[in-house]
Amino acid sequence: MPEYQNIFTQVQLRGPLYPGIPLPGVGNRERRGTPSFNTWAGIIGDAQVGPIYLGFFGLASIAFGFAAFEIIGLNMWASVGWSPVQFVRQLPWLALEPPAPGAGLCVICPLQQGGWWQIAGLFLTTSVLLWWVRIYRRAKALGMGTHAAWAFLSAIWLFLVLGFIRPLLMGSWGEAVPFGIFPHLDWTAAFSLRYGNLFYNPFHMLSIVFLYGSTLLFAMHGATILAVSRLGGEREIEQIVDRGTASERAALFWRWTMGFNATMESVHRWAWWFAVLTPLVGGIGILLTGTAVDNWYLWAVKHGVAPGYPHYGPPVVDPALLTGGK
Ligand code: 07D
Repeated sequence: MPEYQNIFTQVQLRGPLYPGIPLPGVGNRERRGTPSFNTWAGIIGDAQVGPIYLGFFGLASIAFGFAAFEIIGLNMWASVGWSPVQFVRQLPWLALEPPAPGAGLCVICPLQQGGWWQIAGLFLTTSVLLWWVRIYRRAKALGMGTHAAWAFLSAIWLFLVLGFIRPLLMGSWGEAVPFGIFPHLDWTAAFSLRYGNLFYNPFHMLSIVFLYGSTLLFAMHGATILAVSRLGGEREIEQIVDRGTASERAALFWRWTMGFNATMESVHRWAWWFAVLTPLVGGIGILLTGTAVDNWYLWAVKHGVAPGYPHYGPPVVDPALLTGGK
């Protein structure tokens, strides 16, 4: 056992290979693959790889995810006349678009006019939801809390708002996000411009606070644990109940530098909430856009968040209002 561990002197454990604790109702049937050690895996995490649990929900999720991926990829390939060269060259710009704005909420749109997008979206959503069930059930089977599942649900909420709930409320699938690398980025920029700059949306502001806050908390926590790892700091849970030098010093470090410290336990609540609140408030912000608020800049001026530009000409009218929102 080395005397000192930090980011540069990483330790790889090589204990006996371990198939996992025996659990009632979880036979070895579902645990696939003979475990082995891998040095590269050990550099970023646990050196033991496998066994993996293959249950019904996991397999079904992968199958639906793969089908969605295939539908998206084949549609993109078809869009360049099935040329393999052009497919690779143009891949970042290729898209599978939702139905056009005029198509409204067609239940089953023609395949070439958004139908494939609907099928891919349905399959991807099914895959994501099945993966959620897998996470929830694996946590239960291991006698754990279901914290990871609820945090994932927060991300799924934003995913569903963007691709399903908001388009439904707006009465058009055309409001949804296209599949594609640059196309979805273009959609994001266009969405922001269309609704008067998303920076003025207070829920986008909040979402950024939690997103940046998550990175700050993670940096603080990760750095603190590494800094006390030579005192056993990474054995966090033991340190909560059996306070030793590592926990003591980590707490004192922050109390000295900023007068307050999270505990070994509470810092994980901070991290969980910040991560969860990022997409949760983000989803609220997107849901309000176009449904309750048509122009976030004008909304901000109205509520004293942003100053209005001085009037040099006739009063500014939201161009979207002139075309009836189309
Ligand atoms: C996207 C949803 C959950 C995902 C799931 C995964 C798979 C993969 C793979 C088939 C992440 C499902 C998918 C399993 C399948 C295969 C291969 C979670 C997601 C379940 N913004 N902005 C945010 C910043 C601007 C805009 C959030 C910063 C501009 C829009 C976040 C800046 C414009 C939306 C954030 C900035 C604009 C957002 C996302 C700076 C134009 C959203 C939080 C510094 C570019 C989203 C309220 C998140 C949102 C969102 C950050 C600028 C537009 C905080 C830092 C002004 C339209 N922006 N943004 O967790 O919630 O995403 O907004 O400029 O919809 Mg923004």
